Amino acid sequence: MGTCPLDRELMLKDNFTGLLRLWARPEVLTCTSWGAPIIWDGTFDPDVAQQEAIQQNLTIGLTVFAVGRYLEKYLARFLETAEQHFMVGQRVVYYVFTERPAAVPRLSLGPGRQLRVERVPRERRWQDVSMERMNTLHAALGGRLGREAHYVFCLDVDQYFSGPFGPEALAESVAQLHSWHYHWPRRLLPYERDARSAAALARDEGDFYYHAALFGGRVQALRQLTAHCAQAQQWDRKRGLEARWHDESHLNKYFWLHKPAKILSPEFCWSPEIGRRAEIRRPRLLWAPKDYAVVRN
Ligand code: 2GW
Ligand code: MN
Repeated sequence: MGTCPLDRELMLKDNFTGLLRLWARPEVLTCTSWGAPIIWDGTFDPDVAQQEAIQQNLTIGLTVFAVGRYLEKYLARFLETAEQHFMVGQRVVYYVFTERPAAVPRLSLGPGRQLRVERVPRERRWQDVSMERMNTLHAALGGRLGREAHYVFCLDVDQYFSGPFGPEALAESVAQLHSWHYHWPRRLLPYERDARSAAALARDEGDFYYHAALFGGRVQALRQLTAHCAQAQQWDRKRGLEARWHDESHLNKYFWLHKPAKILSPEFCWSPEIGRRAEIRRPRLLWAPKDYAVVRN
């Protein structure tokens, strides 16, 4: 159910929050055509979100993969900044997936926060490291993670928190606007276009281009999402295909078919290389610099 003023039912029931959202950020899109909020800085009250979450006594999962050189390069900063900014005041369980559990940095965690390390095999190709995440997440959501968390966020490790990232981001399913593509016309978005691929979107399909570096939602919704993506990747592989942006292409297809309940503005996962943009007020998560020569071989 949408919570925007475009949603007729809610317009009667709760038009105040909806209109507030429009007034707060008139220069950006704050509601999708299907009535899902796109949250931008200023369109939500973090204290209200915090109180609501505390009343529900939630546990929020945060998953991250750190395989090969990505562990030394990115994991410590990712976790340290998550301690400062991610769901502070809530119960949090981190799941770190790696092939070298012993190398995971030891962190002293805040109250109510736990870290679990799970071993995964090291894939030979980096594309497989990225795509295998869907299978591993699906299994984890069906196991301990799924039993102990109500909501889960699945993140890339090559980024770090730079501002408060709290329960305002929670919803049944959550997608992230890609910071490089949020203002591009639909026909130029880098979806998979090969009609033979399970990830294919036609020229007149696609709502937004979502970034696979961050997605989330309730456990059951994510079970469905990860099952779809893992299955679609397997179908492609069997036919000798690999989607243009790997798991991200399949995620975009999934969210075209199953609309996200909430969308995060690019402020929630921003690329500092883009430079200053008037509408980006307070980035919450920043892409870490990539040194392709070092990490991609
Ligand atoms: C990935 C690419 C090249 C070399 C290494 C790796 C790699 C990735 C690795 O050696 N070890 C590892 O743990 N990873 C994990 O996969 C890690 O969590 C990383 O954040 C994630 C995705 O790889 P990444 O961050 O290099 O990909 P990006 O930043 O280009 O991401 C987008 O596109 C990807 C598919 O090509 C994914 O969909 C990703 O979610 C997107 O953000
Ligand atoms: Mn990344």
